[in-house]
Amino acid sequence: SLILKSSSQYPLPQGVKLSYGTAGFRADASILESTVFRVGILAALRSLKTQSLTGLMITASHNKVTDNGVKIADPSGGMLTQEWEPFADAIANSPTPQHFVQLIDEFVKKENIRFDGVRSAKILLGRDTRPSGESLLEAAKQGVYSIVGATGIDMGILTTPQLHWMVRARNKDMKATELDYFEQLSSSFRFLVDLTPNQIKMSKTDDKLIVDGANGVGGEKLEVLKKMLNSMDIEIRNSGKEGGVLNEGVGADYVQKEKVVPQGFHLKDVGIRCASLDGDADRLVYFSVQSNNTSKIDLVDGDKILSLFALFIKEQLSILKMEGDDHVDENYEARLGVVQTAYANGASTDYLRQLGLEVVFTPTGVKYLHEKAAEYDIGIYFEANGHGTILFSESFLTWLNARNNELSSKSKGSEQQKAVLRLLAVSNLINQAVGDALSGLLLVEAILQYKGWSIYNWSELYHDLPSRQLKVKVVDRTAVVTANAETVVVRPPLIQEAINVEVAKYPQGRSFIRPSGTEEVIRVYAEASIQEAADSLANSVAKLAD
Ligand code: 16G
Ligand code: ZN
Repeated sequence: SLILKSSSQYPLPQGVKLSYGTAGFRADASILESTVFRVGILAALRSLKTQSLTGLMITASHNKVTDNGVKIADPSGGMLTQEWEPFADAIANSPTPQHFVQLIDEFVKKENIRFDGVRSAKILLGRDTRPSGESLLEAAKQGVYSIVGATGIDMGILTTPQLHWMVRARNKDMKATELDYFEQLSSSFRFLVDLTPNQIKMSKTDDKLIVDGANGVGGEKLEVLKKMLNSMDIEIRNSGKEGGVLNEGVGADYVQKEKVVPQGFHLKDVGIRCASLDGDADRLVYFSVQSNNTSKIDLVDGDKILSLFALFIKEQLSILKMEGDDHVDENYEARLGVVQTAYANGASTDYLRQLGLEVVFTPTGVKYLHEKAAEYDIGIYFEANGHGTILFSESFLTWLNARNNELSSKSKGSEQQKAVLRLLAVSNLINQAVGDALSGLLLVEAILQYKGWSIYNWSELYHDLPSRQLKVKVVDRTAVVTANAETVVVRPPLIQEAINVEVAKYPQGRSFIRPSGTEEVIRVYAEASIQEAADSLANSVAKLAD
């Protein structure tokens, strides 16, 4: 068969064992060709099965430039359905072309996937700026084209969220080119900013934003977007054009984990609002340079972005509720939910709960948070590392649109109508397929303008508890099994009791361990009332994990 023939050209390197993990396959780029080829086939099968367009993205996000990776976007624009992950693992590790073809045959029968010539598969292919991306994209195409009737559309260099957005838009029969993406983001941003009450004038320094592009794809895309925003003062550094290395001493992952300034930022930036994207622009954090110690930053992480979004949405919902009208169907009790992981700073969870919000927890990994957030009318999720977005239910959007029409005739320009329009603008601005640093950044900027806030006002929403993250190299990370959204270790036995004993020694202490989904390590997280205590708690828990 065609698959047999072409897969012989992509032999699996010796000793490779890959797992789809939390975010697709990742490894040193030099060993990934066969994997990407196979994932090309998988994306085509997924498209045939769902009779919809799927996506394939080649990226290793915040990892080093010599790494690469591949993941699939499902027809919804979200991550590949978890039901297909075991099959993804099986084919990526299949030792011979014959075995590989047999696996596919069995799976196609089991899933009842039909190749009748009438149905065809379509896959959007994208990659980040990694040099290995070009040849890996070629391997992905070969995979796609080894399925009869399948077409791969090469979209070139994109951010991960752009690719997800395009898949979602296409399957909804909406305009879905890259220009459409930029137009939707910029027009909904301008619309939202126009709804700012009494146009609070910000001081000159509060106007300016400096963005660290991680020397990746985000910087160059933001350059394009920026031209469509006319009024915004954005300076982009580490765009990749200045010769810096992708993710090396730059980017959201570095800034959030190390809590130091990225390369290219200096003392003269004190007082200016700064933001950092990761290598494929699906993560966003903000920071400001400390005036007393120029290598240190005040970090405004994903938890605080989440808090800003939640506060804003809650405010708009309460404006809606202030109506004096007594039409029954005008009162839609929108269910607002907030989703975090165990990495969320305890102070953020306290803050959100004190706002009266429902806060729930899932294990690490966007697929879990996203799935949970989709259960609400408005579901906001964020990981502390800066990946997150806001999801709106179809029924709530329908209600908002109807409400807008009604208010247009009854009380045009009222506060209620403005709140409705703001929520609609947010639903167009925020990327509902997946977390997106560019759309998230524009929403942060619009809300800061709305509130007339500097980054310091925002940062003061609450004070982070000091925390520490460590990793412990292990031979087999699967030995550690957790429960309750990774907050409790259930295997090996007795470790959890020992962690509890350590935690009890520190005021406001909290700590957990979990196997990484992307590296052969156990991760340790600890927080406590002072930094020394968080460090010491992390160290003693790390010893237990060893
Ligand atoms: C991946 C996940 C991210 C998670 C991280 C944890 C996606 C798109 N990305 O980057 O959400 O925070 O893995 O890594 O799901 P770890 O399991 O190695 O700690
Ligand atoms: Zn990323």
